[in-house]
Formats: sequence, structure tokens, C-alpha cells
Amino acid sequence: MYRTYFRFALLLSAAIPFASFSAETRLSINDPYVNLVPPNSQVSAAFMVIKNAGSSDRKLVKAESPIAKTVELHSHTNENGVMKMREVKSIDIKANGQAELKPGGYHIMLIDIRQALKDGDAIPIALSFDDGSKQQIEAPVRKVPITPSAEKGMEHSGMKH
Ligand SMILES: [Cu+2]
Repeated sequence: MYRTYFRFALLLSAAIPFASFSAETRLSINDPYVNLVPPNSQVSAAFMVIKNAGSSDRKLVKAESPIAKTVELHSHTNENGVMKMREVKSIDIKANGQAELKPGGYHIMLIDIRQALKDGDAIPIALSFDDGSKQQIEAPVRKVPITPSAEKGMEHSGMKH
């Protein structure tokens, strides 16, 4: 006896690639947090990863928060072993890419903080992008972990020539 069964199974992946290329802003904010600083500190920084699933480059151009009188976009660079912060006009978020705001790199500087930060507090931050879109997020306050790169930076700044 010889029987053949032909079975054609159309397998649909559960993860169908999303292939929409609208000009719409497709930014997502991941893992935002605000550095827990001592209660007497007037400044802190917010960090996050901004993902751009869109097909055009975007820029973060402004950040605002009710907890700080002044909010600036900053870069952090190692200049001859000295870590320096500098205000920047914008932070690039490449198409199909991401901008990482992290200790030792780009960050949102919160200056003249109006209230003492407590671990777990949710800090509202409004982000504005170059296409006119805005995103309102809440970033929890937490202690910044010491990353290997941050540690290296600190070692560098302590080095004597
Ligand atoms: Cu800064």
C-alpha cells in the first residue's frame, strides 16, 4: 500500500515585519530614569534610550520638567582625561536607530531642582522633537549604577600626567 499525503502548511510568523513608512513620528522612550542625588543637590540628570522606528532621522530639541527651573540637553566628553559637560542644541536619533542617553554620555540636565528627589519618585519630563512632536514621560528616580565605562572615566580623571 502506497499513500502519499501532500500537506502544504502556510506558516505565518507571529512576528510579521512591520513595513509602514509613514512620515509619522515613531519614537519610543525606553527605560527612562532620573539620577538619585542627595537632597541638598541642585542638579541631577535624566537618562533614557530613545528608539526611532521611523524612516527619517529625528532630533530631540528640548526637554522640560516641572521639577527643575532649567532643563538642558548635555553631552559628556572626555577631554584629555577630564570629563566635561556641554550644552548641545539637539541630540540626534537616526532613522531605524536610537539615541542612548546614559551616564558619561548624552543626558538631560535638570538644573535648580525645586524638590528633594526620593528613590522611586516619578518625574514628569516633556520631550520635544524637531518635527514638532512631543512626548510626555515619567522617569523614576533611582541610583545610577556604576558602569565599567563610567568607572574608567573616573580613573582617567584621577590620573596625573
Ligand atoms: Cu550635564
